[in-house]
Amino acid sequence: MITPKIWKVCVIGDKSVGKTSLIRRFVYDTFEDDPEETIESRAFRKKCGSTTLIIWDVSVYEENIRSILAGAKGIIVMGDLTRRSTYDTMDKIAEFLNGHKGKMIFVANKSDLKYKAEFWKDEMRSLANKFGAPYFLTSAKTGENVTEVFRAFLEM
Ligand SMILES: Nc1nc2c(ncn2[C@@H]2O[C@H](COP(=O)(O)OP(=O)(O)O)[C@@H](O)[C@H]2O)c(=O)[nH]1
Ligand SMILES: [Mg+2]
Repeated sequence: MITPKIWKVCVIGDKSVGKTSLIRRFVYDTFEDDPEETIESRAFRKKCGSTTLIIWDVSVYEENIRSILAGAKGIIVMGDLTRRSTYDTMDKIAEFLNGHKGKMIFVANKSDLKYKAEFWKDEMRSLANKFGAPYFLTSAKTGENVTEVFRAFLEM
């Protein structure tokens, strides 16, 4: 018998990197150019085979990050390829998460804006190597690599 599992995944990163967009693309297969800002953290649910993912869209205004990350099986640490500062934030978040039991995956979003990119695969590879975690370049807009992120997590 297959036992149904419920896994918590948290998505964190700087404002406007595309956290909500990535989750919406994965859960509903939609994209908005001008979405509402995420003021309060909220959870989305998606069934993947026998596993149900509870995906937390963590607000940048979250006061108690540690409590919201508690019990997470996975943490998606996101940056925006068009803003170098969001790369530095991913590094800081990963340092902060050191010791968390959940699996970490780095995601650099907005790969459809390659002509505007301020970092790319080489930088992501070195970040991923530093923390021993996988990385993906995604586009919530085109859907590129979005399911792959969550699939990699389910297979970890
Ligand atoms: N071109 C492009 N824009 C994106 C992508 N993902 C998100 N955006 C845009 O970036 C802005 C911020 O997205 P949002 O999901 O609200 O970011 P959040 O603050 O991290 O939740 C919005 O205008 C989105 O339409 C992407 O993959 N490509
Ligand atoms: Mg948001």
